[in-house]
Amino acid sequence: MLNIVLFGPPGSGKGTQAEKLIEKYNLVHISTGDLLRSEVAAQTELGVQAKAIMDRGELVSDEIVIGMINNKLSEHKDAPGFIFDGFPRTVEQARELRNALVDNKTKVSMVISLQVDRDELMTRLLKRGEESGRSDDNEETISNRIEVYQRQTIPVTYYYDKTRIHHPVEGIGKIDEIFKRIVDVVEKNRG
Ligand code: B4P
Repeated sequence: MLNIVLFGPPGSGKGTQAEKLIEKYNLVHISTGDLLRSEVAAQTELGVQAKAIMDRGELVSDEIVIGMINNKLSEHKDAPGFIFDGFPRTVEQARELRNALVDNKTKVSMVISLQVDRDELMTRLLKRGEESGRSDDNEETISNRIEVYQRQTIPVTYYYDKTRIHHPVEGIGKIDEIFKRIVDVVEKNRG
């Protein structure tokens, strides 16, 4: 199986590149952000709780997010592989992902980590906020999301550094150029 973790700060292009990767490699896309936004849109109890957290730019609890991942994995038992987009975001989520994949006799093949500086993240997300009206794409929330990323999500890279499957990729440039960089990494490392 080809299981790719697409990693990076908010606005680094994870969702954008994931769409292209699923098309090329026929993988199942699991975006915890999208799963949470569909709960919000459906106004479920979970969605109501999640919206308040997302609007502050904080992380939804590990327990909720891991539950959503396990549901998705069991819905797609015959998938050729998965793209995890925006997950794991904490070391606990990374550990739980490992356990869930071991239970399915597989593992994370590679972690592709998009490198984008803070100014560019701000510019992209403010632009998206204007165009899409996403309620977490405003200056205050974006700043907090970046801070939360530094504090809670960067430690995930140290977790994966130990396993030598972590590959930083320059995330600034044209979308197709970045996609080519990612595909080069996938092809070199898919084994
Ligand atoms: P996400 O939905 O994951 O949001 P994101 O980090 O902003 O990334 P996204 O994929 O949407 O944006 P992209 O970089 O593609 O999370 C939202 C919230 O949900 C979190 O803050 C948290 O509260 C919660 N959550 C999600 N997962 C969680 C988890 N595992 N645990 C706990 N809580 C969780 O793109 C951004 C913009 O840049 C787009 O407009 C795009 O068009 C543009 N762009 C992309 N590539 C570009 C390029 N090369 N050049 C210029 N612009 C580009």
